[in-house]
Amino acid sequence: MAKELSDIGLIGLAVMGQNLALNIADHGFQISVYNRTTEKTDAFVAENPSTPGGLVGTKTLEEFVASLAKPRKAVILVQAGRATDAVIDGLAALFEPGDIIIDGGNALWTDTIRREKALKEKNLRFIGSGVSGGEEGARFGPALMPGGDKAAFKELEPIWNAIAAKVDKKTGKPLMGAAPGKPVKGGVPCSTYIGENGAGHYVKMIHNGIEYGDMQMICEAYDLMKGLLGLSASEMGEIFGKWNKGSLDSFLIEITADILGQKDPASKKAFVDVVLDTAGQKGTGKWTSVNALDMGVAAPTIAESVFSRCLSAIKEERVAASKILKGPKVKFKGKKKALVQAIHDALYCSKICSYAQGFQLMRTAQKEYNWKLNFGKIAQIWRGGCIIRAGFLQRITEAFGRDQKLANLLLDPYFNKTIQAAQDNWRKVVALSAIHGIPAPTFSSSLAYYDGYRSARLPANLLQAQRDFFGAHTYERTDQPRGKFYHIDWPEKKRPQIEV
Ligand code: 2AM
Repeated sequence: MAKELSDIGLIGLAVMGQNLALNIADHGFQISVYNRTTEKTDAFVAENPSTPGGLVGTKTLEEFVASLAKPRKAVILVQAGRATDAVIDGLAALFEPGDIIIDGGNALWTDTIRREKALKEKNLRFIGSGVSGGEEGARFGPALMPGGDKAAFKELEPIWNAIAAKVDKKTGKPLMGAAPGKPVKGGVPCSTYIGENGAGHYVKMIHNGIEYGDMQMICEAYDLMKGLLGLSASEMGEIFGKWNKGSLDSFLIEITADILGQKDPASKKAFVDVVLDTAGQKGTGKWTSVNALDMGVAAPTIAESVFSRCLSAIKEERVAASKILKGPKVKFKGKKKALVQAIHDALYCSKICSYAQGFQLMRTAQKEYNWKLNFGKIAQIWRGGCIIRAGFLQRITEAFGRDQKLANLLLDPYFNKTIQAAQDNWRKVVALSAIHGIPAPTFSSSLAYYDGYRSARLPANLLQAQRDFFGAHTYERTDQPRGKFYHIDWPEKKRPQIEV
């Protein structure tokens, strides 16, 4: 029996919206749905006649709003940017004080801050929630990163906890339902209140930046195995399959093994070999990198993974350049097994650096925006549902459990020990990539980050001297307390001589 009013509503019935709506309905909540193009709503409701909670199709925004129980809760899943603003404006005109708007799209966190503030002035409550895990995640259990009005989230929490992916309380391993769409019994939901205003979308952006890094690192491992050892796609698929059973165990390694084992139905060649080497991007990796530059936080691994996609995109230019610019002509003569292990270790160490950078960004942002982020909990909700889910994240939760104020993941005893044991191999791989002319930007920039971070002294003494020379920017002295600034009079003859 349908209830008179729905528990929640959802606007935007593209794939993510449809899947999230079905996930909500699977968990027994009645959900009203609305889409700008009514045919999509009608088709969606007709295709899904019997869900445990029930779908209520609505043809106008007025009908949608009237169908919701108070305080009304409406999830928006439309394109980030102008479309989101348009839908929010439409809802705000019809909603009453205390009603709740939830943006589940990939909004820029500063937009979420702006929207929350504007809606608060109208006594409407706003939640910006990161939803990670792609279409599968939305349908069967995403990782959810809600931020915004805390009291409003309390109203939403039962639904968010129900639909989120679940992990085992002790091991942190993702839990599966008896069948797709069958709710998981027990487990910790991969959803937690992240913080005020834009905190949820900020953390989702960092998740995506880290995802960019993970994907690029895997590609470098693949490229090095291919370039140095000449392994076939299926041989590499087996190696990734083995890696997935060890410390690198993760969704992205698992799908890489599957992809490398896949044949192209048309040509019967290895599928990966018929895919053009140009990668697209939607912007969250770029946002992460721009934010790193804005805040003055080093996140070179994440930025390199964005630049790698940029370089990949100029295919024709690269093909032309490949005929002109020559690299080294050397052949790798070492042992296969040892090199595969070294590449594994390089990948693991680089991954630690990349996550260290992501957490550094969140640490700085929380000061800037006055959030109180729980890093251990954030790592835990990334254990299930989302694209970067990995056994590794449990190590991060444990690290922040040991020390909530950990300045950098690299300083945690587990990660420190791991890098100590693996760094010789990491260095070997970065050196081999340089000698053989195979680009490994995330492996090598992670190593430079590690070596830079662990350096008590960097060559910035010379840099600051240069700044003092040409711009009188002053310098601090090694033999004086910090915060005292000096300048010396540089010889006139080295200054630019302007003839009048
Ligand atoms: P549509 O089916 O009518 O195009 C992803 O594009 C989703 O966002 C779709 O459900 C799409 O609706 C919706 N969408 C895009 N722009 C919109 C807008 N300005 N107002 C409302 N919905 C919009």
